[in-house]
Amino acid sequence: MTRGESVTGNYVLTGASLATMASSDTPYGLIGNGAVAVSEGRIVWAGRREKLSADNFPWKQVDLGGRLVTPGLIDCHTHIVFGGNRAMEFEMRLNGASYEEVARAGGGIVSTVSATREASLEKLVRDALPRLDALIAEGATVVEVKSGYGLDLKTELNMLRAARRLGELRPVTIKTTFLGAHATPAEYKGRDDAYIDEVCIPALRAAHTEGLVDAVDGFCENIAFAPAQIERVFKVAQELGLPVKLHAEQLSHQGGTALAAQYGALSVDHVEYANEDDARAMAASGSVAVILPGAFYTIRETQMPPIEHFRKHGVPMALATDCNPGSSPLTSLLLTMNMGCTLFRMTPEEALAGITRNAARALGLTDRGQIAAGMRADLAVWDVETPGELAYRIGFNPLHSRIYEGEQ
Ligand code: DI6
Ligand code: FE
Repeated sequence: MTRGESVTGNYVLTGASLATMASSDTPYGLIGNGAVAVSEGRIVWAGRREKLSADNFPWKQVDLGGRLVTPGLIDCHTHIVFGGNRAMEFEMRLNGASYEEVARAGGGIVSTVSATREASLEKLVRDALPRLDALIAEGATVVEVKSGYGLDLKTELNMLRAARRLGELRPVTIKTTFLGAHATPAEYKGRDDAYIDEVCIPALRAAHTEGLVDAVDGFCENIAFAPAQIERVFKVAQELGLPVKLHAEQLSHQGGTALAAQYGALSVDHVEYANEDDARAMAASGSVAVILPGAFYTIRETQMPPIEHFRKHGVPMALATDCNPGSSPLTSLLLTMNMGCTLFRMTPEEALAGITRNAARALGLTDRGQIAAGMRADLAVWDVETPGELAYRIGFNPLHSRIYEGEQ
């Protein structure tokens, strides 16, 4: 197969190493000299080439020249829709400005909220596209997008509409997450509870009515919302039949993880300050720990997420960019993998599982993130010899081609 060659319909990929990430006895579920049969956008067979019967799949064969195939990559935590950017405050801080000076110059999350409120739907889409394209250029086939920079009904809905629009403009699956409980806007300063009742919850109901919400998130932190406030939002999510997830224990231990586990959260994200009890609770609820090294790196955090506890208790770990204008202006899943390994000592296999199989689980997707019969044919083809190379290199993109729903 050459880059850009049209691959569609029924076909068999051959001459490939497959990092299937499906449960198997080999690391990465690796199958050397493998083949994948694709029909109508689905994988119908995957295994060793010599076991493939041409009688069963008498289709066009597409030779991959010995390249590595992984599941399409999944970024399960992003904020790629927002107005403006915060390069100015980055520069101010590095020139010695204090937090107060940055805030007085209009910096911080409030500046993103103002810019997002001012932007039209078209502008939000136009600004987010290069970020989405950067993810796609590295093989992403699913990207989660959160609201949370509108903090009023109109703009929260606009952000989610922009996210949905992205999925129409590009061959990628967009999963939308309502994050009204991200911060309290200036007009509600000191009245967090009123913001939750008067804006956040009504916006959630309206967004759900419009079919804009796949999951509900919140920011549980001393600078954001307390567990009791988040719980009021989760109760509404539960009533609407929407799954929840939570930004928790990022800067301090507030007890958000225990709350999220109690509500059967798909994932608990950041979790630097989570403890072993939190890991036990997540294991019991089946919640994925979403590790976000881009934010850790950008804010120069020193508290490491408790990877050992997650391993010990069998909590699945995902990795994501957390792409946002403040704490993680990152649009590379490959770099995210490298950071997960270098900063947190995750293994390259855990890192790849973190942006495939476990990322799918963090989004409640049961037919992505693995190469196996019945899964969607979302695949990434790489010019590398071993899967470990994907996490090893820094700032290099070896993607050869990307197959989305069976089509290159
Ligand atoms: N955690 C973060 O690090 C960001 N939001 C969140 O929930 C910060 C968002 C920003 O600064 O714009
Ligand atoms: Fe985030």
